[in-house]
Amino acid sequence: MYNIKSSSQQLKTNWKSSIKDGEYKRKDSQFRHWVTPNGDAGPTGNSGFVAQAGRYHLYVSLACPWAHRTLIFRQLKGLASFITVSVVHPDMFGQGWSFDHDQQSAQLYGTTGDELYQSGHMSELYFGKAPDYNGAITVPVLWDKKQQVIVSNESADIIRMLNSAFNHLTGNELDFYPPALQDAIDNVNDFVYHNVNNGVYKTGFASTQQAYQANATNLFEALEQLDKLLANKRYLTGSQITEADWRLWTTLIRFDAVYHTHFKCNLKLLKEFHNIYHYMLELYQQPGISDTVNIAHIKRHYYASHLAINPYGIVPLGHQQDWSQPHNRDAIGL
Ligand SMILES: N[C@@H](CCC(=O)N[C@@H](CS)C(=O)NCC(=O)O)C(=O)O
Repeated sequence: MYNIKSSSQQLKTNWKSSIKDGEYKRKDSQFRHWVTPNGDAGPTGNSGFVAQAGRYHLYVSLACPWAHRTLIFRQLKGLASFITVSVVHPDMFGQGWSFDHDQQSAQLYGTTGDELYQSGHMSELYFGKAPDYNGAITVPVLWDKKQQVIVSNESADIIRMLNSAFNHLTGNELDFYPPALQDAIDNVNDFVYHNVNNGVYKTGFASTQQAYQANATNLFEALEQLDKLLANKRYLTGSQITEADWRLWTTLIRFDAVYHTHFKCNLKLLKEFHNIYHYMLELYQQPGISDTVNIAHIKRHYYASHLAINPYGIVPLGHQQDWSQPHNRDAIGL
């Protein structure tokens, strides 16, 4: 259906092209439209994306912490029957994310293939209506089935849309970005994004010793700060779970299995940070959340795809953890 630019050629825009002077620099997302209750334009982009049941589709990798945010919001906001999902294959090589899909990968990794167009690669959806697109081919993507275009490839925006744009359809009024906490949430997000969410990538993709050491040190200083904060606060901005918590959490849940070993974030295991670890368990045990976690997909993606830092693609056996064990957060009493 699409005019495919290059499923056979290597993409020029994968993560290796983002390393400059030993430092990993994440590229900005380029599709920034918003789904809104009445189709008016949002903070950026064009109008015309009205919230409707069945109209939108999420393309995700279960490995990706940014895509994971969107699956969590789909779950928390009761949107599972309103927004459909396709899951890519965990392996990402020269042609970018693929929709390779067979019974075994479905069982092991939860792949679905492209449920809308049966495309071979994610790049086909990006180039279909934007043949000159020169940004990165990333997940998550929020897709409009009606206009057959990408609404957004920015997870931070997508979770805000899911948080409120569909409320009148679902009746779910849970607010993870409540007006009274927005400044506090924005501040925490900024700290967590630079030092933790992106901090693990900057550490793992550093290509000089100096860049690695600076980023690893910075990451662990940030984790020490968060551990202290969570000794006295139940959640990052107080007594209520907000967007800020879920944005931190998708990095925490991957930490010991992947970032500790593969990205050399190994000054400590996450489970050695007592408060952060129990906070992570508490959030894991929120209704529906464990269904969004696929650790096999997570491990397979990172270890097998980043051959520049793990040349044989060996997926290590550890660290297996039981996240259903009791947490100690009730003792905080907030
Ligand atoms: N700003 C984007 C970043 C998404 C992102 O970097 N996704 C990664 C997967 S974890 C990706 O698709 N990378 C593909 C590539 O860099 O080639 C967001 O938060 O939505």
